[in-house]
Amino acid sequence: MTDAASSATKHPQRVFSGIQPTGNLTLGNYLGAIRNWVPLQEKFDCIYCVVDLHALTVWQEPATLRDATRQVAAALIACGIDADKHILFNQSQNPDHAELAWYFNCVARMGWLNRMTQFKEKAGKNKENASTGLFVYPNLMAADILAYRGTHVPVGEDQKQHLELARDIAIKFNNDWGVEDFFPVLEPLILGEATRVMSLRDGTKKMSKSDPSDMARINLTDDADTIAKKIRKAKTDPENLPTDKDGFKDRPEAQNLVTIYAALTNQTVETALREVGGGQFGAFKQQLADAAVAHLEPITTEMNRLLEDVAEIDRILAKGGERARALSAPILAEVRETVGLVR
Ligand code: AQP
Repeated sequence: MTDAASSATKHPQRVFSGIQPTGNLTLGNYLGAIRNWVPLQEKFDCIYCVVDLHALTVWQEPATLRDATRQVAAALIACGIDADKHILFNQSQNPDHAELAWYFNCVARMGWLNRMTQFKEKAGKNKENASTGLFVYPNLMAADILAYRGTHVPVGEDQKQHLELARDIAIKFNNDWGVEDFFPVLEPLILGEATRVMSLRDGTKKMSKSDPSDMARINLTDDADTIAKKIRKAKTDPENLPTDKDGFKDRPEAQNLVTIYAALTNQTVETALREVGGGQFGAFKQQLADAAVAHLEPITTEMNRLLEDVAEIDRILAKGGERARALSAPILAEVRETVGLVR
């Protein structure tokens, strides 16, 4: 049994995952994360969070942040997150995340954070000008999960390194204060065929909501024509599609489009290649666009319907926040006691 599996058995199994309201959700967020969150509701108690405090690590226009928070909540409900049976809220409704993150700022080591590739990518060349919040982002992420003693965390491939850091924080906290198993050694769940969806303009770059080019991504809010246009214009190469996975060598765009197609049509990349391998990009792109529209259209329609009643979304988030606070409060009380704070 792995550390994570053995630790998870000592704590009730609980799923936690979050998503930033930093713009329109993309097909990457959907295939890499949200879509996998839905079936987990059958097996686990789940907490799903719109992580608005994380969004603030890069400056956000206040009204846009509020809109995006509601839009992400609506998207999650439209995708099948059940806010009655499980907990859906925005992070800032529960101040325990920020408090626990402070303790973790004192546990995590500079060397650990210095190794985080996402900070390097997001800070770019001007590292000195990045916010300190962006640097300690993984500590807040660890706090998000461990404030509830989350044991299972469904994420895309890009978040794997942050989750390994969260595990290191949990282990160090337990060791430093001699509290064996106080925090569980959480387990990343990287599920599905498309764990890392790439940009439509550059197959070596992750599809991202904050990519300056809207043509690089498919948004959950895009209509059918826009989706078809973006796929038609997606970067490809002059060859036909390969017939097996080895043929993807040095062809990141072909690999990305076939992987997206496989995920949208619920098959493996191998079986998708049996269907479309050897064909030309033109015909395949039409097939891919049809699959994307068929999949996303009902979600977009439901999302738009939900967004007509913003007060109801705010009510759902507030209720979720209340339930989240009730879960984390006793854990935070134990943390304060453990580290020696007087209350
Ligand atoms: N391209 C992707 N492929 C697969 N999974 C992805 N995720 C994000 N992009 C891809 C997964 O979506 C979840 C939520 O991500 P996030 O919003 O917290 O932040 P992120 O990973 O930084 O995503 P973005 O879209 O790139 O946001 P911005 O542009 O704001 O930085 C996570 O589980 C992530 O793995």
